Amino acid sequence: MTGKLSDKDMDQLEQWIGTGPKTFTLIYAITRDGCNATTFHQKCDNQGATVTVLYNQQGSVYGGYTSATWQGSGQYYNDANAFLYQLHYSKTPTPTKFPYNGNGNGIYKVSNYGPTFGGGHDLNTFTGTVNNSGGYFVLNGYMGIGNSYNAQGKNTNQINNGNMNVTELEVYKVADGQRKKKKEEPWRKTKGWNEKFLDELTEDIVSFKPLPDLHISEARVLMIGPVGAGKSSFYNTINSIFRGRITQRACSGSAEQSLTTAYTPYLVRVRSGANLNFKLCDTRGLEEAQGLDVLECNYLLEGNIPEYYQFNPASPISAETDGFVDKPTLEDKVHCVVFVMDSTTLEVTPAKIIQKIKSFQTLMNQKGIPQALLLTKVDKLCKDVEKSVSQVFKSETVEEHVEKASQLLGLPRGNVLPVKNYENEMQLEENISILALLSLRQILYFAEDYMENMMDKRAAAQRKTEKVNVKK
Ligand SMILES: Nc1nc2c(ncn2[C@@H]2O[C@H](COP(=O)(O)OP(=O)(O)OP(=O)(O)O)[C@@H](O)[C@H]2O)c(=O)[nH]1
Ligand SMILES: [Mg+2]
Repeated sequence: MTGKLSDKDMDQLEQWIGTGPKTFTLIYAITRDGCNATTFHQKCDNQGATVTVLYNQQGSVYGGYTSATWQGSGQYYNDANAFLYQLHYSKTPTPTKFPYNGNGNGIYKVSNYGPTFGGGHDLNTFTGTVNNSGGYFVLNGYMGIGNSYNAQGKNTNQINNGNMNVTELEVYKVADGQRKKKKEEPWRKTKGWNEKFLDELTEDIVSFKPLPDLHISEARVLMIGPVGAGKSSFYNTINSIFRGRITQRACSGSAEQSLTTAYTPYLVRVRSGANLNFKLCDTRGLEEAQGLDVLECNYLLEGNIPEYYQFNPASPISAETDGFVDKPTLEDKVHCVVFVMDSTTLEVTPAKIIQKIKSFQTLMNQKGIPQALLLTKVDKLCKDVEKSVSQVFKSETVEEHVEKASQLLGLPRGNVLPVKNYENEMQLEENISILALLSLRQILYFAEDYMENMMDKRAAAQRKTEKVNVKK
């Protein structure tokens, strides 16, 4: 368990201690271990230097540091390095060090006492046991700063808001060493999270066109994934961005069985009314016991399955099915497959579903069809991302999930695209749109690569026929 102390606060404490880089290991927390002097001594005695941190309901953070070890020996200890401090007052950073005056009463080592500093005492956190009063602790200690520590002109009220109620009290063991700093560099670089970049992505997607020589009006992108992964929501997200308002053309939600029951090719219309040159094809969600099988997947890839076909798990499609496209054209074929998976349930995806996806992948690999993996709901993975989607490529949790997903489906990491769909929003948000378009642009690039390969194959086949004709 990591504590509540922020990296910045650790930097500040490290600077006050003043003897080089320090690591902070949480050894006692009242919310986890209980607020009890015996437990405090069990956890913290003979651990060397420690810092005690109190957090109150008003958002003030304060406490004390000692380089001496805690014990229940029943004595004061003259620790020349000890100090009390304030980091925040009512949610505002107010870093202040209250130095020790060396009067011999630095810390008070008594078995029935929680962390206690100074004679008098400057800070007595608690004695005996304090119970949780529904979300916070009314500590039975007090603050009488000014005896052994210099209050720097502040009174108690200006440190602890005049009360000893805390939501948490933590003790960290402090040792020499370099802390693992939170990564500042993103693990995947983007141009920037601003309107200019959003415009650039929008333009790239609007100007996307299948290669003219192929005579195809739209690239066909097929979305496949477990029930509730966010396939329909992804289409809604993209459509919303181009319409300039939240749209819900594809029905989304949560149900035991797939909400989407038909093979639905969605076009994206811009405000002027023109269509963009790709189709996002929505399918029925994959289920363990039923749903798309390899044969049906093959029909989908080849373009045999008619648009708006109602999937019927009880009777899989065959060449006799109504509307079966016997002679699909290049336009009917799938040019890029997008697997859609929920990042929050990635690790518990049933083995049967993975097997199914893998068998589909074998088919796709044989046909050379490119595959991407959309990892949805990244907002639920990480608090920072939930606050702002622009943090997605800085989040270690998201990075780990991308790594796992790439291993699960044997796809390069670059083909795994994290997204947060519009689901609860009433209006568009720049960062959500940027992330979704970034993924879509990549998907369209994959489709373009496939079309270029198709052109080359065609040209090679044509040269072969010409040679045969010349021989004749
Ligand atoms: N928080 C969050 N919720 C999401 C996201 N994407 C989808 N959802 C929610 O997940 C649920 C399922 O989404 P759908 O788009 O219906 O999923 P689907 O893959 O089309 O599911 P089926 O059609 O039933 O197979 C909905 O309640 C969405 O609101 C996301 O990125 N973040
Ligand atoms: Mg759906």
